[in-house]
Amino acid sequence: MPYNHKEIETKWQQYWEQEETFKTDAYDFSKPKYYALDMFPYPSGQGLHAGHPEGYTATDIICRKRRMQGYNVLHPMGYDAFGLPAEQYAIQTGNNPATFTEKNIETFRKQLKSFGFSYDWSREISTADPHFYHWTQWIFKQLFEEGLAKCVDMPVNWCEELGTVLSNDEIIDGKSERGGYPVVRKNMKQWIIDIPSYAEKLLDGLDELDWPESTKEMQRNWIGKSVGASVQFQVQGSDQRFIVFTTRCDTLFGASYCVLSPEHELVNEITTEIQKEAVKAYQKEASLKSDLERTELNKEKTGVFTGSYAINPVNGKAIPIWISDYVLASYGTGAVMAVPAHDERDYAFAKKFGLDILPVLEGGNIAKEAWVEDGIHIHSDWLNGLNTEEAIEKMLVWLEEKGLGSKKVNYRIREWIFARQRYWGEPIPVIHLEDDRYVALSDDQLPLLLPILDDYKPGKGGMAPLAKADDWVNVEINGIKGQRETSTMPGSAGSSWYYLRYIDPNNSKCLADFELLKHWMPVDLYIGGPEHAVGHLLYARMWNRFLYDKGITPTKEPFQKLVHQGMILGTNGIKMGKRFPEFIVDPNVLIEEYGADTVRVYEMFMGPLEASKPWSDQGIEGTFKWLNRVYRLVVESHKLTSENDGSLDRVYHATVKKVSEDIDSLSFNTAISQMMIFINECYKADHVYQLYLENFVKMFACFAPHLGEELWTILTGKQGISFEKWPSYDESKMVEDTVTIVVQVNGKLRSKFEMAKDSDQQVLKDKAIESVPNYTNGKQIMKVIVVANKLVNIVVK
Ligand code: ANZ
Repeated sequence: MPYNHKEIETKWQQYWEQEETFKTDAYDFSKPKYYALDMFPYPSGQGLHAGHPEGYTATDIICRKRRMQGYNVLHPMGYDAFGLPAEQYAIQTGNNPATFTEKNIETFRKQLKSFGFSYDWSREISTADPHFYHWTQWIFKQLFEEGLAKCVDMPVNWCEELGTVLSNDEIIDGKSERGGYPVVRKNMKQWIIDIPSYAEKLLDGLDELDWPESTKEMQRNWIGKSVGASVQFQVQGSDQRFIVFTTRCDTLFGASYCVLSPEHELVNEITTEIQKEAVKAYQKEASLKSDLERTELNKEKTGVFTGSYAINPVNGKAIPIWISDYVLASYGTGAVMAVPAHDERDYAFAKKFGLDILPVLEGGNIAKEAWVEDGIHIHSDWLNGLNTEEAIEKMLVWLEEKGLGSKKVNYRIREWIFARQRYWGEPIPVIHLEDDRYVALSDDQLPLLLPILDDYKPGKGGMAPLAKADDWVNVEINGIKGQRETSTMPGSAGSSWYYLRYIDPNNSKCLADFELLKHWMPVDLYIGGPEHAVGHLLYARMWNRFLYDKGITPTKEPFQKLVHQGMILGTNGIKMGKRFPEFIVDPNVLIEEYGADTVRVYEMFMGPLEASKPWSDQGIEGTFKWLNRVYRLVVESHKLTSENDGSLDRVYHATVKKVSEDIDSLSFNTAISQMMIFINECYKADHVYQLYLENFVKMFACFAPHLGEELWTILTGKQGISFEKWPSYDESKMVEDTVTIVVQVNGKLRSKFEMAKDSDQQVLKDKAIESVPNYTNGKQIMKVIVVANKLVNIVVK
């Protein structure tokens, strides 16, 4: 008969709830703190998926161990509740997204509780709760007042199907990440957050973090720091000038034409009459493409001549000015000097349109391809003979002297578009006055509540649903008429600071008490999927850094250690959908059949936390059997003894050591293997020392908390294992085989000790002499006789 997991799990879940076992006193500063955070779920209509319990079990195991080690642990949970799917659902079914979301949250809460995670449920937050978004709006207001959040006219990624603007990280191959709808470029008034002005700080902060190197690298690439120069070009026969950004100002003698992005402000002014029509047509075509499509290296180059020429500042040569979509309006200055001999894209373009290719570096075969490596400069007048580094230096000095250019640092990261023309998000707490000023609401007007509408559909051409709520939109301040901002914040707003709120979730005076933040920040361990490597993790770092600069948070970085859990694959090794596939059913069904403890242990046993792992039905069955084996050892054991016969010493100490270390390094699968070895040894032994089994159960309870509690009560008669002391181990007890060495002094038995079998003779002699100080003090040792693995006889005089 397998153990009754249903009864046991319900019983202990109720016990934890009644006893408020995992409620944290955040003001208890007497113990060291440990803050473990899970990426909170988006409460979709589908409930938890396979990836959730994996990461959540991992943090839970660490938290349970830390409590036993004497830490004050903060382990909260909440919901990232605003976002498009709830709204799409509301539109399709005529329901209210708030009610729908509330219902989903209930399902999630129930599922999470059924896993026995040791969350402090009194700290639960939802980003869609006005008590929470009050402070999201307040932070936005601070950004607005610092000039870091502003409303500007700019080209944006527009998705007609979703009726909203999307940020770059929400677009994959020119389509919306959610739904896969086409995305086009369009000019619109937009709220943006100036994340580029934080680029340097965001780069700097990465170095100190204990994060996967690949994630740091993705953030560095996304920020895309590039050191180069700005160079001024004059348009021939006019006083118009434009500036290019180049990382290779040393190649200026090889610049044989310039290219402006089709959107560049100068294009219309400098285009000659004959070229007008072709240029216009080309501009229209380019506006329909995404940046990604435009900059693809291998794509066929296209472009149009403007009819005008620029003067190359180093040699006074007139070179043609073209427009092409491979030059992006949003990067650098939206204009480049083209050096086809040494840049692949320029080379392809020059070949296609028959433009000059002038080599200025030694090396390569220019007839065949661009030479992009370093080289000695040629055909470059006063740069001849120099290498790239020297030539850049010299050119920069020359440009600065002539007032034609200077050193320039560029970042690839773009402004964070911070508005969606959708309903289900935080209202932006700003009023646009008749006199064209934007003003933020005063603090006592926050939170600005999201009004309830009859119709959540976006209007045509980007009109936000809130624009329909006339009474709400039209306001008057000191006699000046104005309109509320009708777009709402993006999904990533609330998740950019939620980790701060958990520390002080009910504070009504500020986002969180500074003293508390000082004690609890940064998050010690953050676990979540690798898909958030740039989006969420970059936005959260920026908000935290901004709040740090304002003196509102105490640490520069929010997440000290970050780990991504791997993907759980289908039984066939193929990536599962966002949801458990039919053949694995959902977590409810698994818990019903095997219990939460088995699901937890199995997900941790599948393989390294960060690896992708295929699901196996036999695997979970095997885990269930093992849990039953542990259970039987405790309940049916007639071999439990209160005296230690020593037979389990070695495996016991080795197990405590390995499990302790493996939990800290998140190697849960190998910790479980070691616990299995221990249980096997217990079955083989004639006697099992009760204390060893009790300490085993403490470790086991981190993985399988319900059964752990049950076994603890059976073994000790006590209730509640969560704050018992974590076991310690003794390295010396872990030596392979030990023998008892008898020590004689002048033939008389004087002491005994345990030693590893076949120990070194000298070590044995020394240890024997040390063990009998009373018989050797003040005497002269004449001789020491060793009988291997048995006896040491010390002859004294
Ligand atoms: C001349 C040159 C010669 C360049 C050469 C490269 C090699 P990163 O490193 O990514 O910053 N560039 C500048 N602005 C651009 C824009 N808006 N759209 C597309 N390309 C642009 O790249 C900087 C280089 O990319 C710049 O240096 C410029 O081409 C191009 F042998 O200038 B280079």
